[in-house]
Amino acid sequence: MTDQYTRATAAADYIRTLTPLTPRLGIILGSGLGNFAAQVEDPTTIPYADIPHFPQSTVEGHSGKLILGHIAGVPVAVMQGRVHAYEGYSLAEVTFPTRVLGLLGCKSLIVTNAAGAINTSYKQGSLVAISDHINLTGSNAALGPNEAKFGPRFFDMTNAYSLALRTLAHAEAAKQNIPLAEGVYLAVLGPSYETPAEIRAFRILGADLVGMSTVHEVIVARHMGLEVLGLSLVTNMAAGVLNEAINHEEVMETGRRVEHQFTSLLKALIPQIA
Ligand code: CYT
Repeated sequence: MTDQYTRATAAADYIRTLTPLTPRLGIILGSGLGNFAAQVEDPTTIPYADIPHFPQSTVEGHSGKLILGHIAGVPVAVMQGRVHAYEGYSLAEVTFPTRVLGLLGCKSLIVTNAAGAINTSYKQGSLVAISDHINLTGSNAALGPNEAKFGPRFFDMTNAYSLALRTLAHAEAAKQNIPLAEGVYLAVLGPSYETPAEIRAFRILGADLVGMSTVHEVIVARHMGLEVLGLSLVTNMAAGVLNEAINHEEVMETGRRVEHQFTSLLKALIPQIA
């Protein structure tokens, strides 16, 4: 197997045959948030299946398309759907699209996800700016021989979720009267939702949110030096917080409910970030 850089370059080269656009901002849409892709003007839509080496999601609600175009005048590349490690993909596969976004020219990345709330002050439908993460997935996307063309062997994660971008997000949310909380995202492997005992443990560790994505993408984005804004949509209270079971349909339904706020916040932020 060739190295990731060669493979990602092949994917980026293929994408460039379909559009001359150089995206400055990458956006990864999480569960239930995929409709945001409709905001892209004059879109070039590329099914993941057409892009060399691109992994394809097996989960319902994660349809896989890369959409290039403009939002509020900014050239963007939007990933509608992502793959997760719990589907059986390696972390190299999970993070491959993020690396392609970097090679295409993105300088910043907005990662979004659906998450469970560990912090009991959050509610179903809350939007949260991710301030930091705890990677409890047991692995790291930068594992293996370092590919120096992406970045250095050891790299800093101190300001992984850019304070400057979070500050912009809070200011814009306040301006639009959209409640935006801030919190630490803890990632597990999944696909089982967490147990109530795990959630109690994670709360002691300092986590506010739990989910099964994002951290790997953020690690490779930081490896490449991209600025990151992470936004979580609270789709459910985490296990044991309420006396009820968690289901995937609820996760998707909550996305549809807050879609309007999410779209309006993101759209206004894009020209400020890029
Ligand atoms: N919810 C979610 N855990 C949850 O409770 N969306 C991911 C992981």
